Amino acid sequence: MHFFDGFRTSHELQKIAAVDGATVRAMVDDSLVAAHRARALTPDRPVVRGTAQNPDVFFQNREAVNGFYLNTPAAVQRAMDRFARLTGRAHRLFEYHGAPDAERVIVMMGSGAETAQATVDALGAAAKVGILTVKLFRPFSIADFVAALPSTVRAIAVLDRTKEPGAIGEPLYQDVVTALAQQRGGAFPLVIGGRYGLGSKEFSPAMVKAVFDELAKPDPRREFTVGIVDDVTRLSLKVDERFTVEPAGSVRAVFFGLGADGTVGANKNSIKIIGEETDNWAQGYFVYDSKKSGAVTISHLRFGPTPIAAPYLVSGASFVGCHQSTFLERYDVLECAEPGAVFLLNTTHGPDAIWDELPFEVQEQIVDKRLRFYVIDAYAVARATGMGTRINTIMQTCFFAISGVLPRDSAIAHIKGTIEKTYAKRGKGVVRRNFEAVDATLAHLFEVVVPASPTASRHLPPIVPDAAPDFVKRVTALMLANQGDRLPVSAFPVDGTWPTGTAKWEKRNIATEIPVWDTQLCIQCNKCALVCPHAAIRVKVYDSDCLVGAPTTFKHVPFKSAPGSDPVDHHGSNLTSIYTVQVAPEDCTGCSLCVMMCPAKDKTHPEHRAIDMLPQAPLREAERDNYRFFLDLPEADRTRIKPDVKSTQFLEPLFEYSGACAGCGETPYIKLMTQLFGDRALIANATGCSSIFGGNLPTTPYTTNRDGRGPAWANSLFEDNAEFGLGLRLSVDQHAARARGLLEERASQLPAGLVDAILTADQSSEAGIRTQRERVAEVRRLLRADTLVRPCDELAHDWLNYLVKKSVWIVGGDGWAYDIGYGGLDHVLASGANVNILVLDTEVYSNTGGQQSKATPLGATAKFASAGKRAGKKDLGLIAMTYGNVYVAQVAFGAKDAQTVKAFLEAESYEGPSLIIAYGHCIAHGYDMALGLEHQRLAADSGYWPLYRFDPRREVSGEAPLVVDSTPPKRDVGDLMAVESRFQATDQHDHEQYAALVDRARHQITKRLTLYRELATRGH
Ligand SMILES: Cc1ncc(C[n+]2csc(CCOP(=O)(O)OP(=O)(O)O)c2C)c(N)n1
Ligand code: SF4
Ligand code: SF4
Repeated sequence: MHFFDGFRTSHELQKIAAVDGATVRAMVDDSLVAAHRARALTPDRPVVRGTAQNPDVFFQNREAVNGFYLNTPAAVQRAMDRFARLTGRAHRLFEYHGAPDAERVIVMMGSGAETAQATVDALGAAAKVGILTVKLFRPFSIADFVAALPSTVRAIAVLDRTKEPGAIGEPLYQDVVTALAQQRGGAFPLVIGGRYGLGSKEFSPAMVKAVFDELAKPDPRREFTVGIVDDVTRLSLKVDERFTVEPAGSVRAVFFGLGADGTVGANKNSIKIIGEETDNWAQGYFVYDSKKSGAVTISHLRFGPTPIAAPYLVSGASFVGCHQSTFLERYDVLECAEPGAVFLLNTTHGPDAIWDELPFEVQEQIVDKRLRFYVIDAYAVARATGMGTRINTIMQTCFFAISGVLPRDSAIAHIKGTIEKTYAKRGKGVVRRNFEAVDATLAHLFEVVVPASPTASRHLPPIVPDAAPDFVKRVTALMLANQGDRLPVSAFPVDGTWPTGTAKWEKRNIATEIPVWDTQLCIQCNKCALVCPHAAIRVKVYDSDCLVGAPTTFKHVPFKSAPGSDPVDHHGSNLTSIYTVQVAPEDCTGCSLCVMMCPAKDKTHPEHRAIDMLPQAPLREAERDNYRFFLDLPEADRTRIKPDVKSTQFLEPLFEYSGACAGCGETPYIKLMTQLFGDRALIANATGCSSIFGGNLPTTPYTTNRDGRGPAWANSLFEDNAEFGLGLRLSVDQHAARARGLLEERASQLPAGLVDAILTADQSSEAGIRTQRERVAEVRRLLRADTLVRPCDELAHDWLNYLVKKSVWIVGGDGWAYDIGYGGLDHVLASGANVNILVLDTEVYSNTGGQQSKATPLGATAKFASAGKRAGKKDLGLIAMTYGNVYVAQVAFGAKDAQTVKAFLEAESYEGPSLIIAYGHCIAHGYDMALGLEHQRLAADSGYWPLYRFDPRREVSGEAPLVVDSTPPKRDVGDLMAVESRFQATDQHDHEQYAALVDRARHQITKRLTLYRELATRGH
């Protein structure tokens, strides 16, 4: 195991020859275990550990342990020898493999050595090459290392899977050079060092061959990289991608699936079937993109009669399965297919129609590679057999039926066996439907007659439109097309900064249904826009003359507004205000939260609302044009927006189309924050879902307004985010102070009153901020016009921006705020600094699969709380209130959106620390995400999630700082627990315990609400 191996090693599935328990037991020396235990810390034999040591003794004490390090290599070799006697599997501290008279040798460790070994074998003895694998890195045994090297070696390449910038070589390289210098004497071989595989980058036999080729040159590079194209420092080796060592007779398959469509699960299943039920060896590796909705998964499977030592992706696939036909337009699906391979496509088009539907480039590959092409309409089979949209077993059956990896009947019997095992718990009906799907599959699987040449006139569309910025076309587009590996070093920013506003160029088209607006039924409440997690439904009010040139299908109605509340300024013209609700058809995820929120129902057909979900495909093109037109309409005048739900939704969101799960409960808060303050916001984001949907490449959802302003965002660490955000605040304050100083220095050169106005500006409103921006622009203009300004004063122009108020946000999940980052969060609250902390509370560590945090409620099952959590949720808000000078609010936008908006505005306006704890419904809660808002309501109505605002400013006027915004419980918390599977799992585990936990939860709620009420009446 190599400590830099990482993801590939921990996530690869392999058939292994397991060591039995008795052998493992025989390897353990009981006397050593007893000796270890005897050294335990116990009051029966008390000792002190961890003493503070002073300069007189520390050094000697460190040297006292040397003997252990000296003895370790021999001890490890003895253990390896014992293991060899017990199992017949021999290991050495340094294992050499290859020609005994090798002249060129690679030294490396970890899984990459398997790849090198297979390459050495393929190159053959005549090549005089070998690989020396380091099995014990520390303590490094020089003698064993030198002894393992063939004496004929002339040139050595040491490969390190790490980068130590500034060092004269990577760690293993340095060890090898030192070891040779110390032991070899005489003819010292040439030693070069290279980096490979950083961040799970592929390491293939072709790359190993490139290293050997470099060693064969008369003057090889001392330092190199392999696996990338470095066109900057030109360290990279040229790799011949065609070189392969895949053994003949093995099956190599690649499957493209949609995240959560069951493709990966079915493939794991196939590996199990083949690995366990046949003599074949099997390997699987799964590549995921990090979108949480609409993600693509690529499964790489190998099966064969010999053990598979190939820890790299399949490139010459004998089988390619594409489970979503839209992938053909986004990815080069057939690039990995070898000539003569089988290609299976899930498509609604039959064998006679499909050819004409394919773009030219796909047809060309099918023809050129002489692929055998099969189609199935898996969704039709799934529907007909009652499987809904689950196509995984259907596609798996196709794979077995046409790949020939197992006899067809035997494969089907095995698939059915697995179905029985997997689904028996869910009832006979589920098993029967799966069986029916398997049986129906073969009748719907067709081979396509492939013409002799491509016939299509339609070509693949560009990944991003021509209108996209240069960087997006050059860099982002390749990453979107799964071709990021091809990007050369020169394509990348050197300082870690990436442009914002790139998500808008990635039209994912993942919704099968999108909302459609009924202009007549709509009451113009704008609630749909508020709740949309993806900023994919928007509202605008604009002058009637803007409608010139509108597409014919563009919908609009006169704006209904109370007198004086129209956000459009007509300046005395006779124009009217027009209102539109518009969906972004290609960015919508189809979550239907907007529809669920819509209060305007048709009285005669209550199932019909002012927005309904309808199939996307027929609407896509028209709505795409409509959305484009909509985006070009003027944005609302920020200074005229009132602080209520309806008005704030006319503000442009500067967080759009994130890859969060469809219907995510975290993103609407972030979107709202960017609508209100995004053009002057700095965001420190803890690691978690919000950093993944917020800052995960290839595209980023934070964006800019027409002036080029928008949130500046950075992620430091999971554990230091609050401190990181405090740092942002301090630096903004420093800059602002410096700017004020510069301005005062220049006061005599500037118009009287302007400096004063800037320094004393009231920026508590949008109007105030706009005026300040105008003043700053004026100063800048005057300074620029001043010919006496020294060039270095140009800097002043940037400093001046800090005279406009900035809004610092510290954002993260409950795992960060309640647990890992809590110390820092507490420190920042206590600092009194003017920061806004937004805790997106999903009550678990959502991003890593739902581990419990201290925010997990009593009775909920989560990872590490598998029988239901026994401790209550920590009351973070109450803790923060005890400081007295912290603004604290607990909100749930689905329960009371007006309170949420109010809390954001109050928190931001408070000149001190603010903490907003925001309820986020999440896939981890185990219910249909379309019902997220209903669950939020239930949480507030049952007292489970009380809504409140604690504003220290109220104390000044003699009021209690705490206001409880939710009504006394109207529902029982048991009702909530009964409809969320996180609680139901606890019930299933132990009904009696669960009932007791529900009682405790009721009791805790009563206690908490009583305390809040008291605080709200009596004051702090
Ligand atoms: C110190 C550290 N520990 C663990 C992780 C792995 N990690 C990344 S995100 C995450 C969970 C975040 O959970 P939470 O803060 O609740 O945010 P959510 O994903 O729910 O929005 C963990 C454990 C890490 N990045 N750093
Ligand atoms: S369906 Fe979901 S993603 Fe689409 S517009 Fe409505 S809320 Fe937004
Ligand atoms: S918070 Fe939950 S719903 Fe939102 S992106 Fe994370 S896992 Fe998905």
